[in-house]
Amino acid sequence: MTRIQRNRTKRCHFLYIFSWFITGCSLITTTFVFKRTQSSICLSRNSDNEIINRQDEWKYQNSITDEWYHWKISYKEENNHAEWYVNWLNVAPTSYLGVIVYLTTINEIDSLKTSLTQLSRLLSNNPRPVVIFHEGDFSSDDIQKSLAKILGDRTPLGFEHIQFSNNSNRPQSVHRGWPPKYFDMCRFFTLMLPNHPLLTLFTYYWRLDAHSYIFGPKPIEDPFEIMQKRHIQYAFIMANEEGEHYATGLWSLFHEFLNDHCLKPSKGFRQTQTNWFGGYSFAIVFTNFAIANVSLFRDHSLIRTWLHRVDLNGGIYRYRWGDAPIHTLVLTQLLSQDHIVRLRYFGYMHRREYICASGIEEDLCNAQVKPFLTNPNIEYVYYQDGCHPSPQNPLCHYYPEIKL
Ligand SMILES: Nc1nc2c(ncn2[C@@H]2O[C@H](COP(=O)(O)OP(=O)(O)OP(=O)(O)O)[C@@H](O)[C@H]2O)c(=O)[nH]1
Ligand SMILES: *[C@@H]1O[C@H](CO)[C@@H](O)[C@H](O)[C@H]1NC(C)=O
Ligand SMILES: *[C@@H]1O[C@H](CO)[C@@H](O)[C@H](O)[C@H]1NC(C)=O
Ligand SMILES: [Mg+2]
Repeated sequence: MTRIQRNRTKRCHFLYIFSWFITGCSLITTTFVFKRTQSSICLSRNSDNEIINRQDEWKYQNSITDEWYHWKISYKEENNHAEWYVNWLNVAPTSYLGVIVYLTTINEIDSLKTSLTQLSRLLSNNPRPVVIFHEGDFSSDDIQKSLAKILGDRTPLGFEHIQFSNNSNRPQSVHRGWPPKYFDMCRFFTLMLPNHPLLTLFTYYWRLDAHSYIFGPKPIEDPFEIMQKRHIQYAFIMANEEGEHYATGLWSLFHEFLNDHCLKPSKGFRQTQTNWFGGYSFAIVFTNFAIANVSLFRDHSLIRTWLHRVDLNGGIYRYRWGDAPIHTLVLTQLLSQDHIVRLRYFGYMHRREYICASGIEEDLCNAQVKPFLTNPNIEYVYYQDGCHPSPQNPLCHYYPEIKL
């Protein structure tokens, strides 16, 4: 009797465990299938359908014919191959690998002269064409010739006259005290510049501000060639932190963009744009110095979709979203770690902030930068490692660095 009972108990145990096993297996399978279906439900929107072939209010003028054109910011390939002729001063470019671009006003002509002087010194081994975008205040021959002279015979110099629109139905800014054209400047660097026809002539563009100086004791290696050789898509020098009040709504817009395209936050994005609590780190590339593959912001379909989405949102005007956070979010998300670099092999100064080449002691650095610390009323700031508020800025050391 007892024996039989024991057998029965054994069988019961076995059935008991077996049924749990089956339940467990089916639970796992269901979850798996559910997850699979869920991810296949996420149908990515076709990026290009979102972009309307927009004719913008903004205009540009051709420097040879004086003819004005409406800016085209559509994706249609044919726009990218339109011929564009430039009235080059000094000499025509012999290479179209890269162009150095400024947007500025005549108020900044003194710093612009210093900036050009530094280019002519440091790029003397390999002069590159320079183009100044302006709103008409650099049209006079005298001004153009004086700047051409600073760069010297071997450096091509062009001027591109542009016009922002006076569109009165653009969003009102929530920030008082900013000149309305500051927002136009942000829009220019966010999406208009790469869609200007001059840029179709070149592979890379290098943006500088009128108050951006590169410096160091001797001529430097050509950054465009470095980028080409190493297949780099984007290069920067300094990292900074955006003010929270200048990014209102940008973080959530970016997450909507990710969801709509079935994208998960990438490693680069998680490591540099996300803080410990999963929120926005506000870390930005300091875009007053940036070298980029021209095509990136014009032809890469997801990047283009993001930029158009930002533009249609109106946040550039409403909240003063800058090109820095707008570009940083999408670059860290979509480019791999080895396609972005930080250039550390020469000194750079932007307005009050400066950094020297890697490995230069602070004393020597101060000696190198001294000629540019000309305003006794300004408190100049040495950015240790080029990063603000500290080298702990998550963008500071994430990307490979090109050192002395
Ligand atoms: N044509 C034109 N250029 C402008 C205007 N506003 C700014 N710029 C230029 O655009 C570049 C960037 O502007 P900045 O005022 O330096 O903007 P920022 O670098 O974000 O601000 P800072 O940190 O103060 O330098 C500079 O070369 C300016 O000369 C404008 O209204 N018209
Ligand atoms: C904006 O207004 C100025 C001055 O009123 C005018 O000269 C310019 O042509 C206008 N720009 C556009 C794009 O309509
Ligand atoms: C520039 O970017 C485009 C778009 O992402 C890419 O197709 C092209 O190969 C890049 N060019 C260079 C020189 O890296
Ligand atoms: Mg600036």
